[in-house]
Amino acid sequence: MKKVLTLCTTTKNNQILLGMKKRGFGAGRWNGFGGKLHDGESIEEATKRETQEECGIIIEKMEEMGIVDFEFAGNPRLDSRKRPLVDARRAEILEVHIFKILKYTSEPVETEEMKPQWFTFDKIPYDSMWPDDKFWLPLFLENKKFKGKFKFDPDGNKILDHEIDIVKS
Ligand code: 8OG
Repeated sequence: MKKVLTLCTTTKNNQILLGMKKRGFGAGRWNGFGGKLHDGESIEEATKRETQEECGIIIEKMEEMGIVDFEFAGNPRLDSRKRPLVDARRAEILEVHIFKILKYTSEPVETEEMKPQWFTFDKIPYDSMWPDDKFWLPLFLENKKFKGKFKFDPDGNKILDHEIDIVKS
């Protein structure tokens, strides 16, 4: 099963805006802003809504930079003889659309979900971010567009397999 999510952030003067996720999926990690689509919402609408909800900024212009698929290897459930059950191998894929905010109004503020902070490009806290970010964020910062796939262990701590390619559009 595939689930579509959005993710975005912005840069200014060699700094990137990240938010410390305070609750839910990815809590304790610095990340961009975004989340799942509501029923009937487009990817762009969800990106704008989530960003305003999470850090208060209102997106006026943005550009899609990449699409990355994340797969979490399933914890195989075992039968009474400790053999994996066939349907337990099913893994869920998250398709994350990554945008760069080019123009916005309002300044970032802390919300119940995120604590925003600017980081200079040479002090990006990769050790406290999703482990895949170090592979694609440098491309994002260089304005290169990309497409990628990451396979994680069931806890989302370790990358088991990955590919990332630069694309034209
Ligand atoms: O609605 P919720 O806050 O649970 O959405 C999860 C957010 O986390 C969404 O913006 C997409 C983003 N996200 C993943 N996986 C990864 C990842 O591996 N790296 C980064 N940087 N963000 C991710 O779901």
